[in-house]
Parts: sequence; C-alpha cells; structure tokens
Amino acid sequence: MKIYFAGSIRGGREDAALYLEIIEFLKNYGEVLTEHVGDPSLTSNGDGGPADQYIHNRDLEWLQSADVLVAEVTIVSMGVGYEIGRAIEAGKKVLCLFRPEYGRNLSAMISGCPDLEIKKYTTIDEAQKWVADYFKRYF
Ligand code: 6IA
Repeated sequence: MKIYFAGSIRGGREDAALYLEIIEFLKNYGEVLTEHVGDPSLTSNGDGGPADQYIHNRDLEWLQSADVLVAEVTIVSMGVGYEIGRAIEAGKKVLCLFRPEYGRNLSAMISGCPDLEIKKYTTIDEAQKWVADYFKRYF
C-alpha cells in the first residue's frame, strides 16, 4: 500500500506538527511517500532545495504510483488542491481531512466534488478514527 499524504507547504506551515502526527498514523497502513510534508524544518519560504519543476515532476510520479491520497485541507494550499484534482483524474481514492473550527470554508471545488470523501474533525484522535474507518472500508 502506497499512501500520498498532502498538506500545505507554501500555503502556510501552521499545521506542520499535525501533518507529522497524521503521517505517523498513516504508516500503520502502508508506505507514506511524502513524509517531508510533516518535516518541521520545511518552511513555506525556504529555499536551497530542489527546483520547482523537479519537485512537481517527482511529486506527480509519486502520486501516480500511490493507491490513495490523504489530504489535510484546512490550510488553503494551491498545491494540495492541484494534487487532489490530479489524483481524481487518475482514478485514485481520495480522503480529505478538514477542521471546520479553523474558521474557513472549504472550496466548493473540494466540498462539491463527488469523487472524494471529506471527513471533519477537531482532535488528532478523531482524524485517526476517520483514517482507520476509510482504510477498513476500501482496503
Ligand atoms: O502550494 P503548496 O506549497 O502549499 O503545496 C503543497 C503540496 O505540494 C504538498 O502536498 C506537496 O506534496 C507538494 N509540494 C509543494 N512544495 C513541495 C516541496 N518543496 N517539496 C515536496 N513537495 C512539495 C517546496 C519547496 C520549499 C523550499 C518551500
């Protein structure tokens, strides 16, 4: 089982610690291809890393090889939205985790999409429960 975890990078790193916790839990179900998304040292404006074209092409290859995309969508991120769209076009299973109390409404292009599942949560325990439920149902 290959899992692609998506979370905001340039969209803002406020939830980086939460991404890490979700990634650690996802490891119970398979290989997480994108562990770096939870790396606390990865900042939204850091540089010195690989060129953007390299990142895009490498990430898309990983996405194509994944069985499932799990996306934390609370912080608005163009990259995460793009990955969700590409995953759906490729026929991948997509689970979105969203914290409504953060005070933002989810884009209609995500909340209105019939080809993915959105689970609302408040605590990490709840997020884990939704992940467990999703993997039990589909894999
Ligand atoms: O638009 P965003 O940067 O918020 O998009 C985040 C999403 O795109 C994540 O789910 C990642 O899979 C992917 N992504 C975006 N940037 C990177 C990256 N380095 N490395 C790996 N995956 C990425 C960004 C460069 C850094 C110096 C800011």
